[in-house]
Amino acid sequence: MKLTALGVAAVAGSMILAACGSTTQSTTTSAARPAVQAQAPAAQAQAPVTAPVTGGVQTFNVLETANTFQPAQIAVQAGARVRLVLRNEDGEEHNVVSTQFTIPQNQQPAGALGTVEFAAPARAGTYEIICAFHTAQGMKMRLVVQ
Ligand SMILES: [Cu+2]
Repeated sequence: MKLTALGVAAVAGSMILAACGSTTQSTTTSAARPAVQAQAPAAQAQAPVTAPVTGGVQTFNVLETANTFQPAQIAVQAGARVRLVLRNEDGEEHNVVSTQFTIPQNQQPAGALGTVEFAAPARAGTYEIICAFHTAQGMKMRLVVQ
């Protein structure tokens, strides 16, 4: 009788230990995964898109879609010649202007592909490019001058 009771207690004890061990492991694993997944998209959204200097020009393909610019953030070298190839996917006209530096007059009618070239500001910093028609809708792009 005593031996049997001890045996049961020993088995029960090892089951509790095993249960504790597996619970700890699965909790650690499931907690780590969402943290990694949450960080990846945020890092991608914040990184400005860059482009190589080809023939003295940095060229960016930009979509004008649903009153947004995509990418919404580009990085260029100070004073660089910058070319934007703008594809308007919307049913209304867009353009790119800045109140902080000079961009030649341009417009992209609905569904059109247009190109505009300008000199990036000589001073490093963050500048704003906007669509004059959709300022109220927040249609803007960040120009990071490095
Ligand atoms: Cu617009």
